[in-house]
Amino acid sequence: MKKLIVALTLFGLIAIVFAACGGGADSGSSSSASSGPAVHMDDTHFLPTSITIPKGSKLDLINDTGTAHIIQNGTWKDMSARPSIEPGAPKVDVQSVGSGTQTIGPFTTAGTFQLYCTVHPGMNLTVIVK
Ligand SMILES: [Cu+2]
Repeated sequence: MKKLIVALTLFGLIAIVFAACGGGADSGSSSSASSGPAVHMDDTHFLPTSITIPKGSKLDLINDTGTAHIIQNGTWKDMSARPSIEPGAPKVDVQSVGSGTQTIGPFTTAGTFQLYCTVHPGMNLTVIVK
């Protein structure tokens, strides 16, 4: 009988230790999801139009006005859409409908990458990864 009590007590302690570890891991991951580099979008512009981010990071696109945007790899040149994707660029195809934040990346290669909104002529974003 005594052995059984000892065994149950040990089992209880182990369960508590595992539960504590699990809780710690959860709180760590949720706090890391909230911050990072960000670009805003109004009706027809990225703000700022160019951003430098550290290699390996993601980028938040924040739709401030709720205007629908479709963000892809490429650029507007002379008011013509020029789809293109640079070597090492993450493929981006984001439909931003309504206010809110969408995250692109990670950008794992150093370089200069062009993104644009296919809906709004001239709406270009340059992402410089260092
Ligand atoms: Cu747009």
